[in-house]
Amino acid sequence: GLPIHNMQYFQRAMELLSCQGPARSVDEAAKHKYQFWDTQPVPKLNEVVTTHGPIEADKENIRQEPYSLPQGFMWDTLDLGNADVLKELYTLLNENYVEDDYNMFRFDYSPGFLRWALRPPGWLPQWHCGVRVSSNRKLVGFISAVPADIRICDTIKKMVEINFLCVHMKLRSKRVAPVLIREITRRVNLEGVFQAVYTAGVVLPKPVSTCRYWHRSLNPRKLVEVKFSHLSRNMTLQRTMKFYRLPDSIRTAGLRPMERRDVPQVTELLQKYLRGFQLAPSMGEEEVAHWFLPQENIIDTYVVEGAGGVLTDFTSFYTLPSTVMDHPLHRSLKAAYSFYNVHTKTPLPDLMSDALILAKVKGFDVFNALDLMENKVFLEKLKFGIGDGNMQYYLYNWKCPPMDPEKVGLVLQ
Ligand code: MYA
Repeated sequence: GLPIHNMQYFQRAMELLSCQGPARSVDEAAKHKYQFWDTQPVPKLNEVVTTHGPIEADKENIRQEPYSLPQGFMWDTLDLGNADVLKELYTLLNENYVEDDYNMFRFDYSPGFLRWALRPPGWLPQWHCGVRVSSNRKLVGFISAVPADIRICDTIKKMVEINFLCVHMKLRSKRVAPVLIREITRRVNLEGVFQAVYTAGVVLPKPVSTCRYWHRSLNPRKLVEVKFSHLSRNMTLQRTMKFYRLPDSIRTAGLRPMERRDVPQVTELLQKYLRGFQLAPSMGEEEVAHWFLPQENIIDTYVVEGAGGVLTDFTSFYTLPSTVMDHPLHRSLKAAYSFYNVHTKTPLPDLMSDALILAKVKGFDVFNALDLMENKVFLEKLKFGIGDGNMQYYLYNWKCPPMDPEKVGLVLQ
């Protein structure tokens, strides 16, 4: 109810007034002293970057011992092939991971999703880095790295993608996050990798691009009930539902779920398409198979098959529900997130219109997309509304001038 949320607005207001907590805007960030980030190979926030390349040279000697945790905590490599351990990670994130600005929703990554996101080709166990309470082994912290070949402008680099940094609520503001970041850096350096890419809602030194989420209502009644959205002026619920109504079936001839035999053609389509962007992954067939073959309630990919079995387009979205905090009726918001969409024949808005229809039929409440790649050509047209809060893109130990969202061709989970 309202009193609780008023408290939360108050809490946020106090944070802002006292300059606590990570910054959410560039203005706020300008006043912040980055005790940790100022020691790292990243550009300063006020730095004007015009060159391309590493900030520091690859290290010759890498520290052999793990960094020290506060007394009473220990490192533990998580074996996500063990269902009990996977469930522990699921629970840590379900209870402590990313929330919206008003603490009404929290990401609810499913165990199967976490396995998909954290075990792509080339994954390493030591890059699933957990922190436990020594006495009772409770999992209270996590950070992960997965390998990826990333092209940044004209350079393809072996990098890692860093994700799922999480510290238990009861352990916040005790500088555990910097220890996790230093430790994953060490473990990645030990494998001869010195660059990383990551995204965050907060402003840190220094974003390479700033993207924004847009949201397309599929189930407006529920979105209003959980206060994800509100009725705009002069709009009744009935009119709102009519406004967002979608056809019952898809329009594009030849659109069907991706199958294993499609991997070579999808790889080719993706490789060609991603050449048009300045920050993008470079994926081989093995990676395309991993990231795109449909897995129920994890990843959906649909291809357009034309004459002679030639694939001309594909669209993909992943499943990431959010827990609705303190609501008497609704526990969960089912959200689809646009992943990679490649078009050579079907106009992108038509392809995405079908993605919306498919998501609606599958019971999603909302379809989310960032304003990157060519997404701006369909967002307004297909009735997406702009979200609050940004998605900042970062590179670790790589300088490159900032780029507009249209130039970003990378989507992380
Ligand atoms: S983004 C998702 C991050 N997770 C969440 O938002 C979940 C909910 N929040 C939490 O669990 C905690 O609040 C976290 C901070 C763990 C985020 N990225 O320990 P502290 C800086 C980087 O006292 P806590 C994702 O997963 C902050 O500015 N740094 O704070 C990508 C301050 O530094 P400075 C962050 O609140 C992660 C310091 O931490 C973030 O208890 C990419 C304070 O530490 C953030 N999201 O814990 C990580 N938030 O003093 C970087 C705060 O300088 C990877 N901070 O201001 C870098 C590449 C590494 C590999 C390199 C290989 C070559």
